[in-house]
Amino acid sequence: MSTTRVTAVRVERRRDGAFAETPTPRLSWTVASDGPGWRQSAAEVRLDGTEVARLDTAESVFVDWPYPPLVPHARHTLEVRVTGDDGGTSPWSEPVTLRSVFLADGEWQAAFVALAQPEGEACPGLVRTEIDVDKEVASATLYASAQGVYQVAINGRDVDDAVLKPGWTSYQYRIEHEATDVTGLLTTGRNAVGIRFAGGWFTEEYGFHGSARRVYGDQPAVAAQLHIAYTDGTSDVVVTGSHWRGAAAGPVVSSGIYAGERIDARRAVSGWSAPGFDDSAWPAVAVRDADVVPEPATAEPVRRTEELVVQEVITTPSGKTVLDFGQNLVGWLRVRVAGPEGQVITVRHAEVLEHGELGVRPLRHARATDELVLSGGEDVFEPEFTFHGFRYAELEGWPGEFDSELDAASVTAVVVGSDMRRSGWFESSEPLLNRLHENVVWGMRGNFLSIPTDCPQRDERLGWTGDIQVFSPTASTLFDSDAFLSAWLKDVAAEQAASDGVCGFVVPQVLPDGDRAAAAWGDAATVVPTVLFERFGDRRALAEQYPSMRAWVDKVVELAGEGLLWQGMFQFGDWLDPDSPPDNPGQAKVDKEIVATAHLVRSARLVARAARELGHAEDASRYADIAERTRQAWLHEYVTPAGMIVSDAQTAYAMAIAYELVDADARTVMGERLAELVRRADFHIGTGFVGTPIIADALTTTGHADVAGRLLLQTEVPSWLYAVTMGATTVWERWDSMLPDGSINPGQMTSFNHYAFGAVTDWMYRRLAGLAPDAAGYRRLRIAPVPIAGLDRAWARHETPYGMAESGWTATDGEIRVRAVVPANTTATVELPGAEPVEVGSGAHEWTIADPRPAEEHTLARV
Ligand code: RAM
Repeated sequence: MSTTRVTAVRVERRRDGAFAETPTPRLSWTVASDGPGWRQSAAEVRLDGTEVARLDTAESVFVDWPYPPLVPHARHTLEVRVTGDDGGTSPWSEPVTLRSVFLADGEWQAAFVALAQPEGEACPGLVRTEIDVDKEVASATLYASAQGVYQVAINGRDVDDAVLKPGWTSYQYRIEHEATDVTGLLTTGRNAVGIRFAGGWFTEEYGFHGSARRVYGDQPAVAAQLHIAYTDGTSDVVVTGSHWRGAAAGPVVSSGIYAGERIDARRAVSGWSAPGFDDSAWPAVAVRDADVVPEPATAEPVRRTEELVVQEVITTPSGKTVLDFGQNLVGWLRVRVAGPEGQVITVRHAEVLEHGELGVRPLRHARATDELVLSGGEDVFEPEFTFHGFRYAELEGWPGEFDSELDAASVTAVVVGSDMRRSGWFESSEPLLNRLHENVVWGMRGNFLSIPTDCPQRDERLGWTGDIQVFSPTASTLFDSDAFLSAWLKDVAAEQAASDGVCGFVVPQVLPDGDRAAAAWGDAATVVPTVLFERFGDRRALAEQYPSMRAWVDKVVELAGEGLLWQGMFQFGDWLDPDSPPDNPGQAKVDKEIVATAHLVRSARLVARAARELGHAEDASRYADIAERTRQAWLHEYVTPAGMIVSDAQTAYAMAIAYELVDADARTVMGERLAELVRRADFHIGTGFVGTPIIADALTTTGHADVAGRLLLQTEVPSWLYAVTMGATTVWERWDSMLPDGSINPGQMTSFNHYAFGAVTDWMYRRLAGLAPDAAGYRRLRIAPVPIAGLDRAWARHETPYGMAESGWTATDGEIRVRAVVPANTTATVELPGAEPVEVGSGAHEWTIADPRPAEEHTLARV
């Protein structure tokens, strides 16, 4: 007798609560069953303990809403039970409480309000009002947003644990509101609602080389709408408006994303968000016209996700006190300190030390400095509206001598980031490789902060499209990033609509010349939605982004003109090829135009595939035709009849193979050539942003896994593991952000936390450990591990939308043992070296095969 249970019920994409952002949210559930090969034949959903909907479906991920559309402010309980092919039915799942978080059309009434008397530009402040609650509250929901960053407190208590709300969107077109259950914060009688805020991304100055300028506005503003439902069936709505009062008050004196924050504890305003506070000296707020109506946030908010203690207190050669947290992270310090009133502690942040001192040159114009002004009593400081990318923090002005035990214990690094659920784990017999994986995870945690950024530390931190284009498969493996990335894609679409289809360099678009088309960057518009469909089975993301995907390809076709060769225009190309000079990162071995047209083929194919999936038959053949004609043009222009590419570079062959630009024969020839180029480079990496994510795949699929393995395990510069041997705890922007002698790369663009080169991680899961999706959302898995020399073991675990999956291998005495776990309601195609493919159902499986690696290679020492 098998036991089957529904282990999780999910509403739409988020996993940190059951939020209905639309009237018809999709439902998903996972099933655990000890019955091997378990498949669902039907499911039932129960609403509020009574209304049962019978679903005649084998699908358990993103199932259509089976009830009439939800209304705003609704709360329901949901339970699910499933029936298997074997006829057995599970018990009902644990109930989840679903809340509608959207408002009806026209229901948003709150005005954006700003300080009437700001002190200087981008002025932080406080606004407040009081309300009377004289009936019993059944439920209360706060809808709030900001042109800036904010937190709401009701009766002195913060409404939630999110930070940097509402995050960064393309504010001109789209801004998000929260929808927080605040039932427990209201009391009968007088209540106060207070909002503290700063400018954040809204007032930040964007741009390089000292030419940064404001894009959105000079002053922040906030908006809030509180819905209170009473037990007698009546309700009240409280909104921000001209009757609120506000002041440039509170401890935050100034704040900027790049600059950091000045916090003066003497300015703390006691009781300002509690009832009874005398705000008569505060002027009425200024009401701001805002033409964008906030929409519900659909991704996990930014939260504090971890705290780290000081690892070492360093006195630098120049006598400064520097704290080392042992990990490059994104967040800020929490400091508990007592000292003379008015004393200022200055905290400077950096990712690395150079010559023993804080290495701040890579921060460029970002001050990344917090100033803490002491009250005279005991203070606890924690910046709220900024963030820093750092491992080291330098303290100046500490009252008295800094005690490396006592004082260090009162300083904590607080890690912040978008609070997605972890979904990928990898381990091997090689500690350096494991650390590389860890570094990729940390890099993602820091750079998935409201939007996917290039880096978290310097005067940049922008949504560079090329970076996420290459990293999105890895991102979707490591964390459940469906909600996060699909939210960002809405901005991609909004920006495109405003710039004639161009998906620009960065989204949100804030750079003076950023709304131009560049290959591999703008292709984020086609690649990221494809990844969300492949990895999460998110067909809605594909459907919603389809116009954006098409617009991008249409635009590039127009730029390429008649001949379908994209030439003569600006391109980044294979950015940061290790052979490019420090001051010219675009000067790669592969010609930029070869990269450009190859990407047109790839994106046109992705549009054709999406069209087919979505049932747009005419588009499907139209874009397939564009792809084929472009491919022919590319071959004709750049490939010799014998199969040499005119740029004889690793990235060129990797693209030809991975993007399927050539037929089977040419592919074999190019695989040979690629392997030869890697051998000639003595197994050092020779690729930049474009080639790095695909080179290991290109080698593996053409029968050169051994070469991919040597590339992966290389430790000399340039290589993936070089940075690890240099003590890196995140992935670097450049292969040699730090030079072997410990000095920082002289290029003015040198970050120690850039995820792009970490994109090889996806290959480590899919090929090295052998855990890959074979149908959308991992409905079918492909278990096809590729043992490489130099490792005895590689193992991956991934929480797919259907549940936890596993694949890995261990080598002993000439044999390889492969173990895989296939989630319930999925199947797997298993392809093991030297064996015919087989299909298996859910459950744990094990196979033993002869070690396919040539004997002398098994023990190959690290190269
Ligand atoms: C740098 C960014 C980013 C890259 C662009 C082209 O400024 O950090 O990684 O996409 O250049």
